[in-house]
Amino acid sequence: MRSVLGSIMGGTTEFAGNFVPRDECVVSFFDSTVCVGTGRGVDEGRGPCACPLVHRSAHRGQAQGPLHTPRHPLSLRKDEELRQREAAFHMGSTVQEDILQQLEALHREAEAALAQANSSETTQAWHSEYLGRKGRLTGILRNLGSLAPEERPLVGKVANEIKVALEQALQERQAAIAQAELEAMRRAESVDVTLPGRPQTLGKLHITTRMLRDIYKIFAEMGFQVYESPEVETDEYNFQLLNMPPGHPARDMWDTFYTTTPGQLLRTHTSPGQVHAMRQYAPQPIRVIVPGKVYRYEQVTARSESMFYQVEGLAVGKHITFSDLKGVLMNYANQMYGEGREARFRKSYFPFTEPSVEMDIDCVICNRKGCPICKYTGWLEILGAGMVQPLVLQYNGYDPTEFSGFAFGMGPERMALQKYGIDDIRYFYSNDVRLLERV
Ligand code: FA5
Repeated sequence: MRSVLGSIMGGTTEFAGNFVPRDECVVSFFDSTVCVGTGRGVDEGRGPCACPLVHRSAHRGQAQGPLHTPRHPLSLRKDEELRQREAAFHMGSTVQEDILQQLEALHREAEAALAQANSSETTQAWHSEYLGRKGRLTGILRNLGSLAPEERPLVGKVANEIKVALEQALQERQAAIAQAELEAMRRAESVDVTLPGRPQTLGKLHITTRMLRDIYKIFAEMGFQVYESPEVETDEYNFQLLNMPPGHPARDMWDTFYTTTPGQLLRTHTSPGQVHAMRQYAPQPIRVIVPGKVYRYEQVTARSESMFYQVEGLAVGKHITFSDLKGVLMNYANQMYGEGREARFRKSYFPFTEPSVEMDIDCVICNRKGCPICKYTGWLEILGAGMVQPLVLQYNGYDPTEFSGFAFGMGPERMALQKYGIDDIRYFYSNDVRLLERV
């Protein structure tokens, strides 16, 4: 809108912004164009307005009409004071109105902006912009100083009402946003009971333990009980009472670890368990299995460990034959590996059995084609066995003319290689949990 003073002065006088001195013509602080004397737009009149006030700057040097007739100086001063007061009043009213309009506009704008705010962050930003210390409401109220003192309360009251209303609206909006955020969080975190459960990684028994338990079960069904025997043995029990006196060449098959106590060693096989059992039960019949760790000072390979398990078997009684041994071992192999698995007996030699055999089963790793596990034979030895040597019976409390017996010693890890298709015995004790995933 064109400045009323610009219009009156024909553009000849420059005015800074929209500020007009109070004693001249009222121009809105914010672009209003109302003449304080008539209430009509001064540029509507196209000439001197009909207001009772002197438009001094507008009519400077152009005394026109009765209002501008020179008067007595005293009367002039009175007029001037009145005019100034009225001018001040009218100018103040317009400024006040403008501020009120601005407040109202700010109120509407703030409400609209608040409706768009949809998060805690945006409501905080909104508060800073409209109600903060350097916010827009405060900015408008800085103009209060330009109001007459009697006008300030109304503006202050309106501003305060708007402030309270906006704060109230802010609170409601924040509550609504918080509720929505909570709902969203609840939805995101809600448990879908129809989803399938996550599988838990369960611990498993070590393969050796599983093999041992399977072995116990199979032999328990055939009447064998578990007999425990020490891992630290004497030379006498590990060798001599098993018909291997000092210097016996068969000792070379079982190079062992010795303790610092002379004559004491880590057992190389579970066969000393036979001795302990016979000495404990003689002359009663015996049917035991003796499980446990054994130790050998030998090269570790894919099929041989230096520490491994064995399960010894011993049956002593009257009329026990090799057929009993064979029947027991075939029954065991069928139960352990399943019916139809091929097994074979090869003659062998052990000082504590006569005759002696070794039992092999067909190699599942290579399907009898030959591999490092079966030493390229297609067969894997799982145990040594035989009829208990008469001298051993005699050494340990049984009369060999009356009693006979069979014994066997099997390696659970070797058997597990076959049962589970594991291609290296070194996995068993290298603490690699992937081994457990194989079974
Ligand atoms: C013996 O130890 C005899 N005491 C077995 C025996 C008992 C024969 C009773 C007659 C009567 P041998 O050394 O072959 O035998 O071992 C028996 C079984 O233990 C083997 O068939 C094999 O299954 C297992 N075995 C032997 N050496 C190792 C090794 N280094 N690592 C893993 N398993 C082995």
